[in-house]
Amino acid sequence: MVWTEQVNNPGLNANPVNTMSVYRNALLILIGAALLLAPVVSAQQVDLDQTIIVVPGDSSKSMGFAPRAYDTITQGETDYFTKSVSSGTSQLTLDLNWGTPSNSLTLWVNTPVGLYGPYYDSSDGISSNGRIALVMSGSGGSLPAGTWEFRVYGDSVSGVEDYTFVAY
Ligand SMILES: [Ca+2]
Ligand SMILES: [Ca+2]
Repeated sequence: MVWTEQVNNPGLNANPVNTMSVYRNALLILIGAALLLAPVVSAQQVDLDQTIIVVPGDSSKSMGFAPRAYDTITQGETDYFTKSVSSGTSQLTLDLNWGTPSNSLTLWVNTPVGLYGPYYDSSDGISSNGRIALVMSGSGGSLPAGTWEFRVYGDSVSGVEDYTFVAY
């Protein structure tokens, strides 16, 4: 008789088990909804942050006839160059070339949407050629228009270093 009572008990416990199952399904639906919403939110954040995309330029390429600045720099000095970027400009090629890897120059780019940098000799993927070659492009197809300011900084310079800089 004792055995019969124990067999009946699982049937009585069936309702609590079903209730748990309902809660679990509801939880899975909530998690699924959260996973669907998450990519949308993060995509918006990426668009706000990455207005400008910076990639290594082609260091083997000649600067051609693009107007460039010739200047010299010493330890701790900053040189400023500006360029007016018109609307619809898709990309800018930057080339800072001092040719002496033992000296360290850095490049900052103050754009209408914020300050980018510092960029080092290594930022273009070739770490010891005394040159920083970069290409900046707009994530939405064009760069923010306005006055761009480029800052060349003498990060670690022995003596007087001469260099050329171009943005085109
Ligand atoms: Ca100078
Ligand atoms: Ca380099």
